[in-house]
Amino acid sequence: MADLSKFDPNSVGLRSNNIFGLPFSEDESALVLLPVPWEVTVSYRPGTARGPEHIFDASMQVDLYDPDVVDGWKKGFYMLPVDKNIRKKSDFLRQCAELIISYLVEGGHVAKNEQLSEKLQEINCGGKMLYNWVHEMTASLLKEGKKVGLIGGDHSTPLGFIKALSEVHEDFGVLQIDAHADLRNAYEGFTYSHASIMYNVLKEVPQVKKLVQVGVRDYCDEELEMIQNSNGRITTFFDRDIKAQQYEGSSWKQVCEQVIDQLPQKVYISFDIDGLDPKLCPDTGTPVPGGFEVEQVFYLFRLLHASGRELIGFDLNEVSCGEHSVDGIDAIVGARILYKLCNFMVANV
Ligand SMILES: [Mn+2]
Repeated sequence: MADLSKFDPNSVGLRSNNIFGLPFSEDESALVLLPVPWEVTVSYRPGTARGPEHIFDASMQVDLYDPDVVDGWKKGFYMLPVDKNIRKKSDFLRQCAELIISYLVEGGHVAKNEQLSEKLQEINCGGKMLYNWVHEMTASLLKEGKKVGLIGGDHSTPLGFIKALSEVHEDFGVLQIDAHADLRNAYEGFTYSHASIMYNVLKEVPQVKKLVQVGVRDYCDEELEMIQNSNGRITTFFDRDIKAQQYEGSSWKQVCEQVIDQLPQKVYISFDIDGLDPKLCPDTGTPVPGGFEVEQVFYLFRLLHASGRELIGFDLNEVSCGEHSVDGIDAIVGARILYKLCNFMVANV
């Protein structure tokens, strides 16, 4: 246990400490956060590979008192250092992906272009490498008995983590907060695309018995068919339907209860920040009008916790500060979501 006698939770967050200004070492922490600075396949606007650092900086301003989980932080939260090699690899492969994406946008066929086909292969190998790396890192933390959270990067990053959890938990559900369904099969040819994360999770991780999506408002025919043909494995609460329910008099509590009813006992949360109203994440890669307020999602988490469900892991992804702002609202919002998720993760430790 860490010596907290010299730590003042009412004072300014010290950057020389770790995330949220907390004074814990990795060993002393119940919860370890793995930053994954990876954004190879983002389709629209880059920046999310720097998300973990921006969130870390913004986390110094988060006050530690949380009425949902009082003194949760005393269990210890620690963010691992950002792996510079992973980020370098992401930056390099991102350039290759950009060439492919602009070629596709112009109507090109990658299969007919030898050079781009090679690049595509390289990107897919890189995606596989990242999958294995995340798997290894998180599996070894779980083995040490740590609670684990992952900070993206783009939404492709948690696949290896969800796989690692499936080696410890044989039956669990994924609660996905997202503007997108992310159910495309190898979007733009990229096997490990951010837009394919839940397709890959369902394919690679049979232990995920249920996927519950909340806030989806941008999706294609292929994804809708996958939901409809999933034999109940996927339940999607589309933003449009949620809003219609509310316009017609349902309360947010009622909506949350419907969501939670669909989830099994063990739950993993995959939080794409673009599930929120884009005013709260204007620099995220693929913002979409609609979505939620932060407090709405926190209320959902609160009811989830009160229902007795066990939170077994989480990721927060697609937080970006874009090119023009280092102190953007995205990171400020991201740091607060992260803190809430950390607290609920250790609520029963
Ligand atoms: Mn997503």
